[in-house]
Amino acid sequence: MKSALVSAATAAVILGGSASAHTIFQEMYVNGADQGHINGIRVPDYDGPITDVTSNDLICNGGINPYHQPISMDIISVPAGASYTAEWHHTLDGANPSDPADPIDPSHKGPVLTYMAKVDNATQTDVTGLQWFKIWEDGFTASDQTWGVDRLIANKGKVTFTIPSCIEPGQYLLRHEIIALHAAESYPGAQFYMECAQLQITGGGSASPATVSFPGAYSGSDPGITINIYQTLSSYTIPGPAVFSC
Ligand SMILES: *[C@@H]1O[C@H](CO)[C@@H](O)[C@H](O)[C@H]1NC(C)=O
Ligand SMILES: [Cu+2]
Repeated sequence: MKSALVSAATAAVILGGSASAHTIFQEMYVNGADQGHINGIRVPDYDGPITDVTSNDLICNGGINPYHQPISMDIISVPAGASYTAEWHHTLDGANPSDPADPIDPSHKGPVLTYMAKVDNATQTDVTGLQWFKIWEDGFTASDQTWGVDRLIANKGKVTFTIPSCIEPGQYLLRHEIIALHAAESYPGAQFYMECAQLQITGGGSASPATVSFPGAYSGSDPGITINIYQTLSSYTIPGPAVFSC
């Protein structure tokens, strides 16, 4: 009976939260400089999650969340080693301080992660087969039971990290992601929100990070993907590979 009660509570969270609680990464800042709303980011019109870790829609969204048209053909220049800020909001309309689910509903707790993949052409349509490396992650802090998403909300949707200083110059996709775990007790249930930004990395070095594939990097049985977060956790295992550092 206990698990039935937990499931009912979870169902209430899903029903109460899902229609009004999603989010889109829609603006970027390079060393603090705003690059403009939706410029250089493959944003969808609909803000819903991907839940199938085997889907190609896990790479750069799309599919059930149709891309906003026209897709940006901008490629944003970013010096290797730069400070990079990604900004999320509930809908593609941007910040809405009167919306309690902006930038994302507080129920949507989970980690925030960033990957990069080198590409021939950052505006190329096909994103399958790319080799991704993780450059940053913010998971769970056991001492106060807070999540990357809690910090994202406290920063009004902004997440700041550093682009590795040693990667090769050239064109990249930057895949920035939230994994919301409010309904993750069974798989499918975790909600994956991600968009890809189109970057030209300048400067840098000659590092060749170890890489993973999407889909492939995540499994429905990963302890960070199928998990009951409605309990006191002593730790949390962020999905995917270790973070690359120079
Ligand atoms: C890059 O890809 C875009 C979209 O497919 C295409 O329009 C453009 O011509 C390509 N650029 C180069 C240099 O190949
Ligand atoms: Cu949602």
